[in-house]
Amino acid sequence: MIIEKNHYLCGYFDYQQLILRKMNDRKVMNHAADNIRILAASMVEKANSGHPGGAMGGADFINVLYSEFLEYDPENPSWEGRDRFFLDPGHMAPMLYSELALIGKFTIDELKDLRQWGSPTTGHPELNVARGIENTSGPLGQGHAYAVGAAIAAKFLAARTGNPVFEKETIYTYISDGGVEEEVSQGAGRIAGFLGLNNLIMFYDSNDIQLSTECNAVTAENTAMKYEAWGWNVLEINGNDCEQIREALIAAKAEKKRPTLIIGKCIMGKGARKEDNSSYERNCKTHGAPLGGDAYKNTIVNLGGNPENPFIIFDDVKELYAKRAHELKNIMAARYAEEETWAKSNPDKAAKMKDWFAGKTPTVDWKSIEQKEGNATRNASATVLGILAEQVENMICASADLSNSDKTDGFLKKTHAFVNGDFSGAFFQAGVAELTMACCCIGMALHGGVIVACGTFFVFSDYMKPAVRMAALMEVPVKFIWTHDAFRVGEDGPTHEPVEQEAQIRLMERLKNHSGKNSMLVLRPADADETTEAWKLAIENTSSPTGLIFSRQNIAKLPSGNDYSQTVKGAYIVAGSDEKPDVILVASGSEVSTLVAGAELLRKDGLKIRVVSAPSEGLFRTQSKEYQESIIPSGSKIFGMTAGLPVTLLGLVGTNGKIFGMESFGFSAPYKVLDEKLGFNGENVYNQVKTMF
Ligand SMILES: Cc1ncc(C[n+]2csc(CCOP(=O)(O)OP(=O)(O)O)c2C)c(N)n1
Ligand SMILES: [Mg+2]
Repeated sequence: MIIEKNHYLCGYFDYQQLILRKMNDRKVMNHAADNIRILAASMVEKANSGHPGGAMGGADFINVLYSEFLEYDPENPSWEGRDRFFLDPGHMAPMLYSELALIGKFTIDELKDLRQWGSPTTGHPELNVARGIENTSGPLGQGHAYAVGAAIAAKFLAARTGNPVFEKETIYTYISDGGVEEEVSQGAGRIAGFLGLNNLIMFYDSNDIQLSTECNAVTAENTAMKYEAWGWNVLEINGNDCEQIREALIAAKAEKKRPTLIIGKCIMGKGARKEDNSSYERNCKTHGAPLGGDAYKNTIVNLGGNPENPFIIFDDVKELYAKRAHELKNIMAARYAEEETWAKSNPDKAAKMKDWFAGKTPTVDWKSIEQKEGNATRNASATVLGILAEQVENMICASADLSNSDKTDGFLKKTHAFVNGDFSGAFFQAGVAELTMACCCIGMALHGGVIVACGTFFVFSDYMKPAVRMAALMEVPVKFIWTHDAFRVGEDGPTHEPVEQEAQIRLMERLKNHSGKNSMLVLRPADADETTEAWKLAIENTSSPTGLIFSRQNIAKLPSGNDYSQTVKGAYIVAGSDEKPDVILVASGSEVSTLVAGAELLRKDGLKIRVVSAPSEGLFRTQSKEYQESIIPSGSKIFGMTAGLPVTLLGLVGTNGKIFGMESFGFSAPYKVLDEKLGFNGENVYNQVKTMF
């Protein structure tokens, strides 16, 4: 439906002011959008690489958003109550950078340096709040799902703190055909509609063109009806008409119950011309290549620029943005005053909120946590989560419809789930949507002020991996809880039994982030008490995502006297180990207790045995060489056991040692039968190790 003129006026006093304010005239707005188009096309031309077409089509929307709507403090970019803009199609980076140049976050020289070594104008935008970039984007679909998460975080913080800034905050996001087609949009759309996220406004750059074809070659869906069915407020406009964009944004801001989707019919490559000066609009070729030579020159002339000197900001556009900067000063003065009033009457909450946004490690009474001996580590995790729910006020926990199985219900039992209109709880029921859940949790973390964890079965980490990778790249400290860690899922069979997953996810421990640190921390604790330590490390890890891998089945406690505080080293010697060992046995998770059982048998043959628990090889490799040598000296005889692929332990055992692991998919049978059939018992440890002598 096309929105009816002025219908948004009724009763929305906040926006009356906005409406009554003299709007910028169409001429300057179009000039500013053309300015963005010129800059975007020129950046790509100069880099000889990039995506001009989409950026040129979306220029009108981004210009209206930044020159009239987005509320933020240019002097204080990380102000917690700012409106946020999440870009989904990262390939439209030139559009975002050009806009950010108009508001002074990038220089013209930096625009000229698109995609070059060391330049902040990277090929796809990378998280940089100081520069106005709220998310790294590139993998289509994820960006708008982060926005859904951020909108949830804003609702949660509004409910938890009562700070009025969170009530007023708007999360804007920009999606393109590719993002709408990506499956994650199903989950993000369902959740935003279901939870009634009226603080979320999504602009859909519907230009009917994608990378290799027109959209009608792959879809005939009625996108408006789809989002309406999910409970969204859907508006359809001409996405290149500044007045229609403005009206739609005003209507969207006034919406009290639903998220809004603004379907903007945009012209791909708006204003682009070919070498012969005929139209180059609506052409797939402009998606991902410079316009090139005379086509580029004709385009710049057509848009009112000078091909010899295209990297300029027009005077009237400078004025437009100077006016906006002035408006923002007034807007921010009012917002700060409001926040100040709240802070004065809520000093405790205000102090807490500062800590939350600073990412301060919360105080948890870890010593008070008592674990039941021999418990499954997923149950031990539930015990910790119960404490966290009580002691960490800004924590949100999620599950993809498995809370009673992945034991995030330990958290849920102490709170309640978010529902439409009520965000006083702290649990996010994501439904069966692992990638969506992961993206939403990342979005919450990007919003800031919250600590986020989410759970599902380890085998389904495969559905989340693209988001885990982005969390690692962005250094976002989401805690991923993965239970049912091995074939001991048993009767559910090979579809549910992880084998290669641990090796896969541990690759992220080897991959360094741009701060030079491990991009992820992965912990698979050996028993209930080690689980407490693993959770402590996860909560204290505020600079990268953490994966916590837990067992479904009960695990025998490690020998008495075990010093669990050594978990922090990533690998350590389990109590009861012998001095000057003949062989070192290494494992993580429940296989450690299997090694302990095997060690008993080996000792009867007079062998001296050391058992090493290695919950995180990545963490172990960050310890001093001396420490590493003291635990697993090079040249020693080493045996590893893993319920994953043997390669999982290769880094610790080395090629001269021996690894017993799973060589195939699992099987369907009770787990104790599988343990026997597959050789995961003390006797087999004994047999395997004996062959090494
Ligand atoms: C998950 C993912 N798959 C594939 C790509 C490669 N890719 C980049 S843009 C694009 C489609 C572009 O279509 P659209 O989103 O409509 O952007 P437009 O062409 O309109 O600029 C594809 C397939 C990607 N970036 N992410
Ligand atoms: Mg498109």
